[in-house]
Formats: sequence, C-alpha cells, structure tokens
Amino acid sequence: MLTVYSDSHRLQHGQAELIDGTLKPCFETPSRADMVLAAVRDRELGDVIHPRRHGLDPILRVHDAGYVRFLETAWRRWTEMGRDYDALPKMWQVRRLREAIPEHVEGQLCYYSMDCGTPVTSGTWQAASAAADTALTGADRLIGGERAVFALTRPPGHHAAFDYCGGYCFLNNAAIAAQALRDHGMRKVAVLDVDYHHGNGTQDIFYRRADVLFLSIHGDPRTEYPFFLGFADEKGEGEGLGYNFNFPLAAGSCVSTWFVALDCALEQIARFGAEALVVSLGVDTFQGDPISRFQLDSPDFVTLGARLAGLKLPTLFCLEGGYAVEPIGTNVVNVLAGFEARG
Ligand code: OKP
Ligand code: ZN
Repeated sequence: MLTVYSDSHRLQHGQAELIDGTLKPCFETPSRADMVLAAVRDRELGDVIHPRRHGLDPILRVHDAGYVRFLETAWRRWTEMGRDYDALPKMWQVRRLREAIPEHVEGQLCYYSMDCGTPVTSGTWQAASAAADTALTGADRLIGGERAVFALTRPPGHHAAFDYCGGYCFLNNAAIAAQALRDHGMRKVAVLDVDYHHGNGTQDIFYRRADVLFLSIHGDPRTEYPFFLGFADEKGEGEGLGYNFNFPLAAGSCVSTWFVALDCALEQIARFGAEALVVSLGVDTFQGDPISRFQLDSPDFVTLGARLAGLKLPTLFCLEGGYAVEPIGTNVVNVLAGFEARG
C-alpha cells in the first residue's frame, strides 16, 4: 500500500495541554508519526511519497474562511503581543454569551476552539496544511485508480469542525479528502471513524448532506471526550437525515462488542452504495492507550483491516489518534497489512 508522508508534521510540537487540572506534556507528539513511519518502512508496506501542495481551495470546501484565516494568522498575531509560548484558549462562548467574533486574537482563539488541549504553535498552520495536503494527495491517488492509500496525517483532523479546532485537530484531513473525492466524481463517499473518540468535526461538516455518509464507533460521550456530540440519536438533518450513524460504546467495552458495532457500520456502508471509503484511523482503541478505555489488542487491528477490505471499495486511510507511542506503528500497520492480505 502506498503511504503519503511529510516531515512538516514536526512543526506541530505543542508544549503542554491542560489535563487532570494541570499542564502536562502533550500526548499528541511528533514521535507518534515517527513510530508509524518506521513501522511502514520495517514491514515494507510499500512506497512512501511526499504530498503535493493543493492550496486553500480544497480546504475551504469544508472549512469556514474566517476560521482558516484565523489559523493562518494566529501565531503571528499572538507573538506580536510579545508572547512566545503556545497559544491556548481559556474561555468559551457558552450558552447565552454573544456569538459575535471578537477582534482580538485572544478572543478569537476562544471563539474558534472547543478545548484547551489544542495549542496553536509557531508551526501549527504549516503542519496542519501539510497534513491536509497529505490526505488530498492520497485522494488524488484513489482517483487515479489506486485500490488503497495510507495518508500518514499529523496533526489529526476528526475533531476539527467547519469553524473550530479541538482535540489536537485543526484541519479535518479526512473530511477535506472525502470532499475532494466527491469533487473528482465519486458520487457517494463514506467516512468511517474508528478512533476511540467521536469524530464530532467530521459529523458537523457532513451532517446536512446525503452524499457523504458518516459513521463513528467511539467511547460513549456520556463519560468520554468530546462529551457534547456522538450520541446514537444524532442521525443527520434535512437532506442528511439518515446519513449519520453513531455507535457509542461504554468505556471499557470488550473487543467482541466493538466488532459487533463495526459489522453494523460496514452493513450501512454497503447499503448506502458508497463508491469510496475514507477511514479515520485512530488506534487509541488499543488496550494500552493512556487516555482511552477500549480493549483492542495488536492482532485485533489485523482483523479490522481485513473486515474493511471486505467492502471492496477504494479506501483512503487517514491517521487520527493513538497515544501508546511505542506500539502505535505496529497497530496502524497491522490494520493496513490486514487490509492488503484480504486484498
Ligand atoms: C484526540 B483524538 C482525557 C483528555 C482528553 C482530548 C482528547 C483528544 C483526542 N483525559 N483530551 O480523537 O485521538
Ligand atoms: Zn482519539
């Protein structure tokens, strides 16, 4: 399987996130992508290519222009005030506060974020736009007839919505790629999110649309991040009604429960008649993940890959979460190798 990878991911290297009431080193680190790339090479998954630049247009197909402008300019504006540490928001536009967009970069940081675990740094825009290019280059290859491509995207994307960042995500790589597939003639695209956390950003972007089916298997938001989206009764709106499926599972759920949900999701994708599949591939469902509570073990990821291959669709994998750094490469490549073995 072809891998798309850019070293620019390194430019997103946050110092700290607020966790359990204290600032802790970020879980979402450059070493994650290094480990995945090393496993791709060790296991001879296939060629590794650099992404091609695609510019802003495909990003603006799914993201708000004001939000994208904010991401591009936030670090410069933040440091112009003499600050040189990561930019993190410290308040939110909650119920009954005004929805007007603040003028000041500090206010905009709050307006355009959903949490304080997603630091804007000197290299955030470069890294996030390189990740979008990585997903887009993968989409190009699918259009060109490739059976499957792995976009080694970092920072991840699935929590990034139309107009906000959060959950370590700035640009929604999978959504940008799914839209590109649509724009290049694939009439129906399914996005399946297997990360431990609900893909609130991807759901937000496609919620009113019938041409992109979104499905997510994740920790129940009653107890798990992102808490405010990902419930089973979120089925889409307007034309999109019936084209959104959430499979929230209790934290601690066993492997067989997880695979039952996967089978339900795969059945919906087949019924939808998807012409292409985008997989938001988080491996934080691993039993050893430090911030998640499912039980998958490394061999289970091979099974996951094989089941996905059973759909017989052109498939783009975009990396999302996975914070057990040492085994992340094995777990990700297990999915991809399981997919290829099933062909
Ligand atoms: C990003 B992705 C848990 C803190 C959770 C945010 C998690 C973001 C996950 N104690 N903080 O979906 O893997
Ligand atoms: Zn996750």
